[in-house]
Amino acid sequence: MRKISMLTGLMASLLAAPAIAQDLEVVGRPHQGGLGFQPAATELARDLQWLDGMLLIIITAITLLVVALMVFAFIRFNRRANPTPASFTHNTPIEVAWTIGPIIILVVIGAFSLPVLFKQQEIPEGDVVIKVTGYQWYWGYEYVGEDLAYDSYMIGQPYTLASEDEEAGARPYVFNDAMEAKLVSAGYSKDDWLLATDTSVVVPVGATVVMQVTGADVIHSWTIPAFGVKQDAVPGRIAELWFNAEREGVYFGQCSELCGISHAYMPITVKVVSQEAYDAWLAASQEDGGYVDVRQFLANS
Ligand SMILES: [Cu+2]
Repeated sequence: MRKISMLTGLMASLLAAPAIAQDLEVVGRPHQGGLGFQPAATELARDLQWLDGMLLIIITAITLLVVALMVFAFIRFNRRANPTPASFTHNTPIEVAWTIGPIIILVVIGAFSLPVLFKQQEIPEGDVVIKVTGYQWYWGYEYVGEDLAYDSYMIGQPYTLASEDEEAGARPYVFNDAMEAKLVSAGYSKDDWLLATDTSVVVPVGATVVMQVTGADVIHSWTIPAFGVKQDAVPGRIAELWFNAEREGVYFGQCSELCGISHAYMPITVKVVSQEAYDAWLAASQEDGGYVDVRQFLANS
């Protein structure tokens, strides 16, 4: 009797798996024809987007002023309206004004942008520290201080295609029905093609995460636009970035430094989950000696 109830429990959890997969919403993803930023999921990204908006206002005001002055000059000083032009070459008050004006504008911009820059660059103590290494053409992740390391390939890279996939018609780097089925079985949709990876970075929501970024062969660059972070991965050096994601979900990024023929095929997936789901996932992955799909732990969190 117990065995049967265990079996039905197992069946129920297996059947529930697709629903669980949908629980983690894709938040950070580029959209076809999109012009704006991805939704900001960290304080850093909010700061950057606010700064961008402020600069846009200043730039628009300057552009309108210059256009207005030009139009005024065209109308007021053309040959017909002003047949005998003035011949003076200096006007001290105007020269002082157009030197001091830009200085003030630049100081104002600097006063707002430098604190944002410093906040990014002053790396806090991490609750979770992950070393990320860029390879031609995938990412390797090591959870520092934990017994866990794994690689992350784009779904569709030759490495991710098993012989069953090839029998079903999947071909490396080709999007077709078999590839779509593979994406869906991994919990993604066809919109996530060229973004979804076989394993992903898993971090707890509301935790300070420090990424130690380096490269193994050539320079790559690790980024998640919705977090407002990007860091070159330079061989022989370790650089750091940090973020504190405020919203659970799936976030995508792409290698952002041209690194060779398959540069376009080394995306980044970060899954932000609850602390309980993260703890359960970390323990299970360590026990298993490698990455365990995080979706099954979201049911219990
Ligand atoms: Cu690259």
